[in-house]
Amino acid sequence: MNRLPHIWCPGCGNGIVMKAIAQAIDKQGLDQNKTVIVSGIGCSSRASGYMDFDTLHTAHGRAIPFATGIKLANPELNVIVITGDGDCTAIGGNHFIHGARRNVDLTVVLFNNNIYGMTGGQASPLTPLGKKATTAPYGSVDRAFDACELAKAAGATYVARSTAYHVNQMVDLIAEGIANKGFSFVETMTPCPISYGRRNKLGDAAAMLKGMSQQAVPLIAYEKMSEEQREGKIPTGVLHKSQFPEYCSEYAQVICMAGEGEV
Ligand SMILES: Cc1ncc(C[n+]2csc(CCOP(=O)(O)OP(=O)(O)O)c2C)c(N)n1
Ligand code: SF4
Repeated sequence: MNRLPHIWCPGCGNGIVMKAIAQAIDKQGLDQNKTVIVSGIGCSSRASGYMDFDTLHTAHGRAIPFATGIKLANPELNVIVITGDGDCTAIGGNHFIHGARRNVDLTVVLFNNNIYGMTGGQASPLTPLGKKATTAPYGSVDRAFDACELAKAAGATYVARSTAYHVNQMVDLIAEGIANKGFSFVETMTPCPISYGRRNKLGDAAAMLKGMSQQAVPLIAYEKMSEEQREGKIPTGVLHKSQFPEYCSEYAQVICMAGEGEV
């Protein structure tokens, strides 16, 4: 880590997720000189600037295409993407689904604080129905995406979810995502007590973390619950795994064929 002190508000969960990524990198024994962190724009995306790797702090919503370019140019690199819920599923939503569709070997860690934090609390596609935002002062009437279901439907080959309360699980899930050769998506629920919690009367950061501990249910238990019991709960752990050829490997074959003059 360098460039501290950071910009985050007291009680913000972003530091917890950033540390979990660093621990997952360590757990997988990745070479620091062959690991690149790419982020978009937002409070969460500032994390790349605090991590002692080659890092790119790109444009809002564009971390995945930048990361795809890096991975295609040098497939030996481990490329990890840091993105917020607005960054990933609003302005960057198209890049997100197409990155997953192509199964590019990236590990995308979504810092989901349910709001646009950096710009003061506008609703994002992951703001739950009925929750307040500056752009939804009476409560949002838009249905929220389930980002994990979206990743799975778009073709991601590894999908998982954890929360800032469940740090050890989060480290393990990100590490497993790094090990997957393909598009890995890990949604991390993280408290934003300032732009989201305060407006929705969710209490301080500790109360928000406690809320997450009560919301999260391991997938196996979640699947056994009735629709009624699922109300207000979110499934966590590994949610999906599948096999599909990785994009850069497929692309390398195309380059080979083109070099040999095959059509
Ligand atoms: C092209 C563009 N549009 C809008 C903005 C303004 N902007 C900066 S951060 C942000 C939202 C960030 O929200 P999110 O991605 O959820 O991240 P968080 O700050 O909550 O971590 C917006 C709209 C921008 N920087 N660039
Ligand atoms: S506004 Fe929210 S997400 Fe941004 S630094 Fe503050 S607490 Fe964290």
